[in-house]
Amino acid sequence: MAPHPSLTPAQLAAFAERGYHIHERLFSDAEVDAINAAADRVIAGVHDKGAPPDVVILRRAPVDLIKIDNTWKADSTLARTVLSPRLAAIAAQLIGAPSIRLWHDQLLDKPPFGGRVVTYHQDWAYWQMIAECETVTCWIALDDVRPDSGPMVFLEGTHRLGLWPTPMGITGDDAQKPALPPGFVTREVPVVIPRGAVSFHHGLLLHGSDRNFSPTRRRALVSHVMSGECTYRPGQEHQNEWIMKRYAEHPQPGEKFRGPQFPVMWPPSQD
Ligand SMILES: O=C(O)CCC(=O)C(=O)O
Repeated sequence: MAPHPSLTPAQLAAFAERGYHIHERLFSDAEVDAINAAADRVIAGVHDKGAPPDVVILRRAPVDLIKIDNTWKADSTLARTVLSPRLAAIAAQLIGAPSIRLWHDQLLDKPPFGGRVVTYHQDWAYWQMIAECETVTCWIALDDVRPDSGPMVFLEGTHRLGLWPTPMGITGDDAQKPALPPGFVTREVPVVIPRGAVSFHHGLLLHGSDRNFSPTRRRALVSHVMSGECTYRPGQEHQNEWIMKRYAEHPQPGEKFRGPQFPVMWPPSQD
């Protein structure tokens, strides 16, 4: 079994300071080819696990939005990828978590010369059903990301500013950049990475993305993960709340997340 990636103290300190960590080439070309083929099958409605994903948004021009949530339920290649101990090992180190569970996954596809603006936002602002902000988004590039293909852009260090209101209409035409406190020093960091590389960001880091102005697709498979210590807090609507209740095993308010909706990724059973 390949050793799980281990981060240096300098990488952990940089994550604490900046709110993100970019890890080069966690998935090989052959793996990315297989993931892309699986993603195209799921987009076409083919499910090798015999069940559909939880939420499917497939809008063609002029809206151009492909967003499929919880592909792991539908496809074994995508499940292996989003539940990979490679991702979980890194996420656990970044947030100092003893264990990691999947919150949900997302397949995102920005078509050539298309896609929508994703307004600057914080992931955890939409996930208030998780009481503790111990979440990491693991964003796997499935195409070489170019400066003009609508990369995610991080506002470095903004995870240290606490929780912001959620923007209206997160995918639209208006970038809605937040007004940061005077004197707060940040920089815009475009996530321009090769396919197979993975970007990890903190649940409070402000980030967004532009349309794809390039002739190539900009696909990503995203594994949103949380510490196994996180607990369920009702109050803000989230699809995971009603979906988890389809299963006999799910958390009660105040309990740690458990049950089939939130698979354990770390410690690993096997790679
Ligand atoms: O891929 C994008 O453009 C945005 C993704 C995002 O906001 C996220 O994964 O948290």
